[in-house]
Amino acid sequence: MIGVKEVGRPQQVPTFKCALIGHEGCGKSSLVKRHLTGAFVQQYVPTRGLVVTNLQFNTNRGPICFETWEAELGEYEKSSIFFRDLKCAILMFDVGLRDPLINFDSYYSLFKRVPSYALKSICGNKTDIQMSNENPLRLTFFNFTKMSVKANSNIDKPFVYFARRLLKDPALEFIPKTEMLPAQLKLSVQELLHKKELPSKALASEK
Ligand SMILES: Nc1nc2c(ncn2[C@@H]2O[C@H](COP(=O)(O)OP(=O)(O)OP(=O)(O)O)[C@@H](O)[C@H]2O)c(=O)[nH]1
Ligand SMILES: [Mg+2]
Repeated sequence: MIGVKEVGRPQQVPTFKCALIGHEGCGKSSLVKRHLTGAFVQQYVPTRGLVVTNLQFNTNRGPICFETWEAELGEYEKSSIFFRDLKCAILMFDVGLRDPLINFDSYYSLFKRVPSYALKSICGNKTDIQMSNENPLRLTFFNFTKMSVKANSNIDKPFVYFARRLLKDPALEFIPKTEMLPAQLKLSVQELLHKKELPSKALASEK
């Protein structure tokens, strides 16, 4: 029998389940949305129930996908599937709070439910807000990744760490997504003759 070569069949992307754990409002959904759409959402809409989102990244080893799981507090307890087959987990807290580790202890106990074989990353989000001086010592007790979803700072870091470990390549790097260029403008001869006015005209037509 003649072999049939499958052309254009999508490559199977290695996918890993990743839990996002952290107190209400610390920025878990914002992190997911930032990676998914590039946008930062200022408005706070608390997550209800369970939310699963696939985040795909391009790396110098090919694409990798993290299936992120977020849940409201009660759901962690109710749902036995939340921690099942986890490959990695991010424990996030808000460094902008007066006591940034408020609720940390209870979430730390949840974090301990993450299977020992799963990779873990502790992230302090909202570093764009001046860090509270209330409890500076407690913050030095453990290592954590300082990130700001708003300022786009270090938001890749936990995922790069996981990808390097999961794909067993310490030299793995993420390849930035292609930037979206502004849509092409169709210009009339008249507009081309007055090119200097273009930017303001283009903006006006966008509105
Ligand atoms: N200043 C600042 N605000 C942020 C940052 N990240 C998220 N926020 C804001 O914090 C609020 C809560 O963010 P969410 O991502 O909804 O928080 P969450 O952890 O998903 O909250 P729950 O779903 O209730 O558990 C929103 O108003 C975000 O705009 C950040 O890096 N800096
Ligand atoms: Mg949320």
